[in-house]
Amino acid sequence: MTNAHANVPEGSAPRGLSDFEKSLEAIGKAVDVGRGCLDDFQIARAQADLEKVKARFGVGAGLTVAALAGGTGSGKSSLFNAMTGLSFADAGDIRPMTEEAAACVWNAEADSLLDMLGVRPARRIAYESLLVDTEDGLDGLVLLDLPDHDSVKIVHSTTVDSILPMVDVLIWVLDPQKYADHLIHDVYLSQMRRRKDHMIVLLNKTDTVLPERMDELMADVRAKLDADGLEGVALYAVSAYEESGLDPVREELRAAVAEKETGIRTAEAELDAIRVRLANGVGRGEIEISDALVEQTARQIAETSGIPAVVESLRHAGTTIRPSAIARPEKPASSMVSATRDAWMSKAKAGLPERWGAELDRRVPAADEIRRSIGAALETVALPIVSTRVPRLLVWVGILVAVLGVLQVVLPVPFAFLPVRIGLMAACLAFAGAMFPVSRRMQLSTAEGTAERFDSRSREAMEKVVRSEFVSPTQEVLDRHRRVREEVLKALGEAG
Ligand SMILES: Nc1nc2c(ncn2[C@@H]2O[C@H](COP(=O)(O)OP(=O)(O)O)[C@@H](O)[C@H]2O)c(=O)[nH]1
Ligand SMILES: [Mg+2]
Repeated sequence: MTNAHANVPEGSAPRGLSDFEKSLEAIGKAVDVGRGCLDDFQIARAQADLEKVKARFGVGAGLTVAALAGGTGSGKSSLFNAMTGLSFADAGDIRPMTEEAAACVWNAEADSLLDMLGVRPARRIAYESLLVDTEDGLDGLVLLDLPDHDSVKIVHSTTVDSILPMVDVLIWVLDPQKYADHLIHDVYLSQMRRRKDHMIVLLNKTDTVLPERMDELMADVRAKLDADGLEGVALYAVSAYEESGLDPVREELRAAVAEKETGIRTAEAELDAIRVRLANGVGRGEIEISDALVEQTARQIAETSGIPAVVESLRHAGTTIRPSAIARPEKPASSMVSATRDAWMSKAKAGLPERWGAELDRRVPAADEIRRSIGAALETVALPIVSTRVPRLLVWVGILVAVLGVLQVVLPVPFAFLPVRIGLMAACLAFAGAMFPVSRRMQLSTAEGTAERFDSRSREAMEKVVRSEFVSPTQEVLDRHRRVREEVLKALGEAG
């Protein structure tokens, strides 16, 4: 094989490369972020697929890989031979089963790519070594003859599955006798929908079909393809045996080879396929943790800790000037904390698949731990004392003034005329009388203020508990879910 790399000049990266690389990186990150929440098998598969896409990109950006695929006996190997003018592929009745992939390379260096595709060196052939002078515009093409996918030997179909993601043009070969085959239609063809612009369907062995039946047959094949979601896919009638009908196939391959971005499109389609497979592991959305929800949860905890009772007893202390007993807040009962946690979880899990819900269960602390945090938070809020000193002082001042008022009339201290002293006494008594409601109002408002301050401080403390114990672990899981969801749903528009 030659080193002449006809397609892409050295050093000229294909257009769109950086976008593609960004895409690749984004999926890689999403897979990382989803670890523990997405199915382990799916993660492993996505990573393996991503590696494949990366590797395919690295080794064969300038190569166009076309693969002949289809049921056993449809004529893939015969077509390979017809296209290459060789009898290299195991075809026909003597070796009816293609055990291993074979490759023909048109004037390019493709060893790394073929290593990656798992095509043994002995199964590779260079087109240029045969027909040196022909300029057919196919330089850079790698044609693969794939093992039969519906073979009883399961190993064959795994080979096909692992190679298909790296294939730029899929040439699907149908047999006029067996084209309605269920396996081909349901499992493979319909899954190739996203690749239909880089897919060619060949109805082979048309030499065995009566010419007058041809139109009807082609129409029927077309209808079957439409039913598989492959409307508009290129369909040609060919015969490997007569080497007829192959010109349009060569033309399609020439176009694919000329189109420099075929490789990127293949890789992008593969990234989409990875996204679609991961999409089963995410929900349609995640809840927004609203302030209202945080407040509601904090209120629930406050209530089960007896905070409203404390507030009430503080208020009550304002109705009397005698010192009154103030209730103390208590850590809520475990069952109450569990109930609050359960209520939170059921809201947080809304719309999430089970595995993400399980991740939430792991991240949000257990009820007992939350209960301890509540206890610690309650201790930070000092239980206030409703001071009755000033109101009491006012009452005593009133009493003192009243006594003095009376005394200056009763006692023989004639510092003024009697009517003046009686007037003064009345004024003193009026002052003293006014002191009682003033003191009472002062007492009430002091108690009210203390109660309110305590209420808001303890609420703040409970909100802090809610934020650290519930909100932040939950938000972390929801953010991870959002990231994975937004990444994988990029493909859902096309996935149908
Ligand atoms: N009449 C006819 N027979 C064909 C044609 N292509 C392949 N065959 C025969 O179909 C059988 C299977 O062909 P093969 O290339 O091995 O199919 P593969 O299993 O898809 O690789 C062989 O007996 C071929 O000779 C064709 O265009 N016309
Ligand atoms: Mg074969």
